[in-house]
Amino acid sequence: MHKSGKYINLSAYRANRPSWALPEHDATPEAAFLNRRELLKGLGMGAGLVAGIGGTLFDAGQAYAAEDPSAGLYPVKRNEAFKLSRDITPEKVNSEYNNFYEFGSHKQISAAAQSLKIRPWEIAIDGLVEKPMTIGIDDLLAKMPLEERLYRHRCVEAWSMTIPWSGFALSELVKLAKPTSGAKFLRFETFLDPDVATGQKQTWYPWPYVEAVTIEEATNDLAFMVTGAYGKPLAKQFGSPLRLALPWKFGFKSIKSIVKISFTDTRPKSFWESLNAKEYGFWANVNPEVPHPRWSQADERILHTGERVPTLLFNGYGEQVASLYEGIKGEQLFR
Ligand SMILES: Nc1nc2c(c(=O)[nH]1)N[C@H]1C(S)=C(S)[C@@H](COP(=O)(O)O)O[C@H]1N2
Ligand SMILES: [Mo]
Repeated sequence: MHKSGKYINLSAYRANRPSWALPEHDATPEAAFLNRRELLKGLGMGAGLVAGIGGTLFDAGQAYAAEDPSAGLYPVKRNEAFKLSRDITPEKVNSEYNNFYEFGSHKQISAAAQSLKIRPWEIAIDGLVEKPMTIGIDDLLAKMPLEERLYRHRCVEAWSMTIPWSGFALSELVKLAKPTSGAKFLRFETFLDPDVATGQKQTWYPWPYVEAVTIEEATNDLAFMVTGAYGKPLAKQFGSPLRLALPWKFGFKSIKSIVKISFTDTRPKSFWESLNAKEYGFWANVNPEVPHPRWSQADERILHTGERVPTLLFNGYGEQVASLYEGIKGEQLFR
């Protein structure tokens, strides 16, 4: 076959350019995704079973169970203040379509992510706080008021999902940390372990993954620390045992598998901002009218139906968060 404009040799292209340089329709050809599901069906494996490392099989949706001591905490009570006007993305679809570059710069990382060891798991809370601490995830879970919230998630690549997250308000963690008056930002850091997360051997990425928000954003009601999904502990591919969910921002702000939260007076630079500040800024609030430099953000593909729907300002959460940005001038708030 010819290399037409459309069917460029994608693997060669990829080898030279990390996939963040590609819009979603190039980075993750839908046809390949669907064909793979058909293939699994043909093999009699069912959609949830994928081949793991060493050829073992596991069910992506059940992957938490074996070693996660927090299983008894779930399901937690749903907070009805957080509702959706869309169907929840089926767990199996969600569990097999993830962005987690530590395990590969494509969507089918769920098998590879099972090599992440999630106990013991310690989280350092440091910087401008009254008493810096290191706390184990199970001690943190015991201190926090867990609840379930139905959230939208809008990836910068123009696909979206909806998910029942379990966890606690980030504001509760801020209370626990007791920041001093100089603290203006929270900086989050993902684990660093290239032997386990082989994506971290790709040295052109500025590992570890880092994200940041302002204190005002962190204490907004919507900012949520996620510890579970679908009424169970968080499966590893979702960023177990602790990830962030900021549903009014593009998905890359919702950092996974957090090991450190630092309070600081200077604005941290995120992973994506370090790679390409023009395309992935600090604020990254969803806005259908502000295109990504290389593609439109006007609409989005719903993950499980393939339907395209208009994207909403602040991903539909403007009522809760628009006031956070009213006084900010001269900044790119929507990229
Ligand atoms: N550490 C880390 N966190 C991350 C990412 C990542 O690659 N590494 N990808 C981000 C992006 S781009 C998105 S869209 C979401 C995807 O979350 P999901 O796989 O649970 O849908 O995680 C975000 N958090
Ligand atoms: Mo994303």
